Amino acid sequence: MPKSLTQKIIDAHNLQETQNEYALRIDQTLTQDATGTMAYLEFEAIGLERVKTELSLSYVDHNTLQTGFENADDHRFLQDIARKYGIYFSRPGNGICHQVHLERFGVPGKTLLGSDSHTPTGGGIGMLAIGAGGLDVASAMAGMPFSIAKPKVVNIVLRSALKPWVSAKDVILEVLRRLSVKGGVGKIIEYSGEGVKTLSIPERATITNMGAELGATTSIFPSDEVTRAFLSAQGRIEAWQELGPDKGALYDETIGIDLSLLEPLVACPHSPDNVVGIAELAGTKVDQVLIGSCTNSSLKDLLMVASVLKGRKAHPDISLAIAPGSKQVLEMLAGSGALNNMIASGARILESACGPCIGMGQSPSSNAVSIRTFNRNFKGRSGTASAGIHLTSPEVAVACALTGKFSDPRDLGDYPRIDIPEKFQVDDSMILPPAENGGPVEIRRGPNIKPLPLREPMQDMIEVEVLLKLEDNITTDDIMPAGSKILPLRSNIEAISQFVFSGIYPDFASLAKDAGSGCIIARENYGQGSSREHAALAPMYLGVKAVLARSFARIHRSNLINFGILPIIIDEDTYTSLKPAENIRISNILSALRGESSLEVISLGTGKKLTCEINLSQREAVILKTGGLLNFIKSKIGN
Ligand code: MIC
Ligand code: SF4
Repeated sequence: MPKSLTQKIIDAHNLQETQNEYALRIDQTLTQDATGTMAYLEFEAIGLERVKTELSLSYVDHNTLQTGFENADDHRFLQDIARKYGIYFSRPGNGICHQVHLERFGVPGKTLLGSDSHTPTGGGIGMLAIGAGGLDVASAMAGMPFSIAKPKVVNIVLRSALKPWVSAKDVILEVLRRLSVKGGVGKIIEYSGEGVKTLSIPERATITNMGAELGATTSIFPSDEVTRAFLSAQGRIEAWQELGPDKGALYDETIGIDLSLLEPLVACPHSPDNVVGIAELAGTKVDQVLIGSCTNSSLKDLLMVASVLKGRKAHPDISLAIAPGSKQVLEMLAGSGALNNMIASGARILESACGPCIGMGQSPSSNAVSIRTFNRNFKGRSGTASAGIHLTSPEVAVACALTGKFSDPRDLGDYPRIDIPEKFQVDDSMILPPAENGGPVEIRRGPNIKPLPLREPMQDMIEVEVLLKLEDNITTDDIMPAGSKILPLRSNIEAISQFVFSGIYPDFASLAKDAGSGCIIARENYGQGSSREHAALAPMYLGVKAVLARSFARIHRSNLINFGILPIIIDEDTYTSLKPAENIRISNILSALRGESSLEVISLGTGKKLTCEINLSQREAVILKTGGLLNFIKSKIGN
């Protein structure tokens, strides 16, 4: 049977197939510092001497603000760990993990597992690149397969070519507009059609990167002549191979997009799928424009921005800041003179890192209208809860920076000519190789790096208090906020747990502590967004034992299971009947995990029996029963 590209890569890596899952061999892993410290504490706890992957990278890009000793201590810890266990270490300043990985390490046809939800950026060069929680990545580093639910493969057929000033960001915003933030759950999005060859690698990577916002397992493009030219420009031609679907490959769903019909789009507050055409906002005053993030900070994007800014000034009411995606991009901007054009325009140049995308600086003023080329605009993520964050292409962003209001970039005249050099400037001196044979390496741990809290094996019956009742699409930024105050606590679960739900319910931590044993009620797509396992680990630390929701986002659901929290599916009646502060009893858990009977859930106040389901693969059920993935891995590899 003719196969999709997705199926080909899955088949080439499939170690074990069950009715519902594939267990994939993972070739490469990546971590970033905000999820990495936990992932490596977990890897240490597994107890191996060396990673077992073909290639593992540890990037430092999130916590680079360093307002105290915590982040710098984390960086030092990560560097030591990398040296010891056979991991390459990308130093702070070298760039955002996804951008650097694409430039320097990505290989078409390989599998990549990253402890960051935007790992699918690698799909731009034909990798099967998936985001996961840190413990899943630690497990892959230990040589264990990574299991995915058998995905539905969606073929997005791109026809024709984009018109000037319309860009890859508009393609993914259009997909988000059509499918919504939960439209990709359980799916892999594969792009095909004659429009593919009109898109450069950074453009394809913008699209696969923000496929994370669909909730998709990943997104992927074929590897073709454009991929070859990109890898050759990076001095890595040997990594290239041609890859694509078989002729006549069958897909679960097919969607067509005529690129020539797209127009500049904007995702309005507070969700990436709240998409409108630029015309709807034209003229609205803007306060801040930020250009960068792993979605839109490639050399191509920033050369375009620099040529538009050349000889012009940012509007006096606008704070314009630009963060190049990598040191390579920054050096090439500097070398070509483009950086001067940015500086002269009044742009504030930020280091090559995530920065404001994760609320590390540049929080806008109260009630500000902020335009960002990023991928997430969840409420409060910018550090200013009252601000309205709008997501756009760099083309729209730079047009607005000049006029001070929402503006259609097509009014700027001819699209600038962008000359991408045939050879990129390659200098990997910020990537430190591991020590030969692992040692001797002393691991330096700062006082904020605390041991991992563990979960005891699952009990058959629990009584829990309903701590919070929430709506649809609760994000991991809602559950475990980031930003400059909280992010430095990522290596200290006790300290960070005080901030669980702090943006929407400031007393949550004390409420949970008082209850001793609690649960959370939510509607659809609970836990969308980031891969941060802290959104499961910290609630677990506070005594959360179950989440009862209509549906879950993929990565967060796995993180709950990995840390022994029951992800229970409820229907609308159960959702409606459950009230905050009510106590419920969940029983028959162990036999439900064995698939022998169903879960019994009753309200202790009313005695009412509630309709609930626990829908797990056999592997997930064993992990929950054992008290989480760490115990499970240890039992598998006998450490
Ligand atoms: C994000 O964009 O939300 C992050 C910060 O990159 C996260 C990871 C994290 O929370 O550390 C992600 O996307 O997984
Ligand atoms: Fe960093 Fe933002 Fe990309 Fe997350 S989305 S990896 S915070 S740049």
